[in-house]
Amino acid sequence: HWTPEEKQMITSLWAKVNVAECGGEALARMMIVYPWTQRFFSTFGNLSNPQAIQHNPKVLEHGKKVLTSFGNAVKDLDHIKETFAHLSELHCEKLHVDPENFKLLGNVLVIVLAAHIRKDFPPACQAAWHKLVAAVAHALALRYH
Ligand code: ZNH
Repeated sequence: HWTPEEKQMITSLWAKVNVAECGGEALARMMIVYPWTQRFFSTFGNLSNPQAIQHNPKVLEHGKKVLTSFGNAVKDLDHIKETFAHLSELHCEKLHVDPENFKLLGNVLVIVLAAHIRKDFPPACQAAWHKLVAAVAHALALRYH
């Protein structure tokens, strides 16, 4: 369900992304803007204020891990469901993460990318990325249905 233009815009933007930086920032921002998401990360130490969250090494490390994993969607845009089948099972059956949170993180991610990449992220490319984060959130939620 991708046009060739969408695929091209998604992959060319991905090539400009600093995965460690944007991944850490996106996860931290999610926890700050939607504080109830912090409850899944009770083992990550000090999350008591935005400053602590943004500098928490476990948050940053995990954000990098999540965005690296997200990158697997970019590498194989036609098989996103298959790519995340195992992670959907993990988040549903073991981690018990409410799937609504995947949408929250996806939206925060697009904002973080826009803030970092600025002029190389025109509206058509943002639209393609919104479609991508929605597709990933859907794939991660499949096991819940
Ligand atoms: Zn998640 C984990 C991915 C979202 C929560 N994750 C994880 C991992 C990965 C991921 C890869 C690792 C696994 C293993 O180890 O095996 N995620 C992901 C993605 C996404 C996500 C791709 C989207 C995009 N998550 C999410 C959210 C949340 C979460 C939204 C909440 C809110 N995760 C989680 C947790 C965990 C994970 C809690 C576990 C951690 C630890 O380590 O403890």
